[in-house]
Amino acid sequence: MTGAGGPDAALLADVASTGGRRRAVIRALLGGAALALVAPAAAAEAPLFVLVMTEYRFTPGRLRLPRDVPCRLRLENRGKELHEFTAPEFLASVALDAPEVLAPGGREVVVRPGERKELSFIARQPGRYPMACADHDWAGMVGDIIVA
Ligand SMILES: [Cu+2]
Repeated sequence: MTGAGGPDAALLADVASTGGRRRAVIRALLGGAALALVAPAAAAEAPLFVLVMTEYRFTPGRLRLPRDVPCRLRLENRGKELHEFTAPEFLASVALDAPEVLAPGGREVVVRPGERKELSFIARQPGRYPMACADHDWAGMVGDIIVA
């Protein structure tokens, strides 16, 4: 038996003196509280990568991302035209937090002039993935993503 009297000890005593149903409810509440505390901190600490879109290029042209680490990728359109982050192989390979940011079909993200959109994901598959703007690949608006 370790030190008695702390909040944990009091809680355990309370839980032990109650019926099974109430115990389950308390456990569920504690689990929810722990998740609520952990989730925002984890999101805030996820490294942020920025991909700038202009006429007609991505900066950087080669995006290096760590594997198995929660990442945020901000797509910033600083140009005057609409641009797309078209990377179907990459997008299919990652676990996306909020897939609704993707355009219908899941192959790309559409970013209007002056707009930013953020992807939150974990990349699990190392490799090299092509990225392009589907509207301007002919003008050289292409690059790649390295997951390592
Ligand atoms: Cu474009």
